[in-house]
Amino acid sequence: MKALPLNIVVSPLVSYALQENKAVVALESTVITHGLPYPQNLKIWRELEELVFSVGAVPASIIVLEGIAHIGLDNEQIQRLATALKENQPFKKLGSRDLALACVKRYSGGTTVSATMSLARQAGIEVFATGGIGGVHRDWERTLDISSDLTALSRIPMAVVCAGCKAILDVSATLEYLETMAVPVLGWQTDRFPLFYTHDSPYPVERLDAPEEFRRFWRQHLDLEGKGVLIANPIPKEHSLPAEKMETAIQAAISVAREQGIKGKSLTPFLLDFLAHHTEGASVEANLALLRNNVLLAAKLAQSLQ
Ligand code: PSU
Ligand code: MN
Repeated sequence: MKALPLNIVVSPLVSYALQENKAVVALESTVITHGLPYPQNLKIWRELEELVFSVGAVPASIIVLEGIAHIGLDNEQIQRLATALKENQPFKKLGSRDLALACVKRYSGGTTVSATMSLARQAGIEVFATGGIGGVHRDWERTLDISSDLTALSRIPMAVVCAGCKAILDVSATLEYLETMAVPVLGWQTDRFPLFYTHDSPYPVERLDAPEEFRRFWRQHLDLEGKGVLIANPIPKEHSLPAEKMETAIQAAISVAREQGIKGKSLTPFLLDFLAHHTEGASVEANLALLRNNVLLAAKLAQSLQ
């Protein structure tokens, strides 16, 4: 591994795994600090790490604690994090542009997809699992709200496993943007882009069907100097929520956000929280199910690269 910049600490286990060329999966932390309520967030974090271990890969959870960007956490740090979440201590939502300032100001924060990708790249990690990526928000014509997750995907060579993007976004515009940025979007064993809570959608995508096919694709992609790749892994059917029902809730969420003037960084967490209440927790259950599913797939894909 190359020498890392100051303020980035790789845990001994992750460092060992990378040196030995073992399968490593990066995990983001905004979903823990801003995406899910306590105590589900802490519980799922532990469970996701266990899932990665259970198939013989090593999880690299990425988060910023008091100005130090951690790639992989030891027990003491997990304990500190648990206490901080329980006591409702403030966590910032850190995109890639926020990282340097967070280190200087000693902030703590969850890393979004863009920030997690920036940090994971420093450690040489190639595969990353998240729930859903940020994208082009509805109403982008007026607000220009486009997640820097998309910028990161266009710049950083990494395979990002997600359950598609949420229908809270302008899905069609998000897919167009990814095409413009030359980011391949590949359905995992599906021909249609999944919509996070919903396994299906009208948007066609190319597909991959097996880890070996992924491995060959990934090597070819890197040879061509390609950057990020989105692997869109549908939520398991038994946990999938009906698109029409979600659409009603999403429209209500967006109109309340607009009334209350909620925008920018706060918009995604607000919409997620609104949906959780509106669906009486069903959206949270779906979120947990797709996270497990994505982490398992990412671990298998990471292994195929060994
Ligand atoms: N999608 C989710 N849950 C989340 C997020 C996205 O289902 O918690 C988080 C991710 O960390 C993602 C970020 O990178 O929101 C995007 O935020 P923004 O749109 O502000 O860039
Ligand atoms: Mn935004």
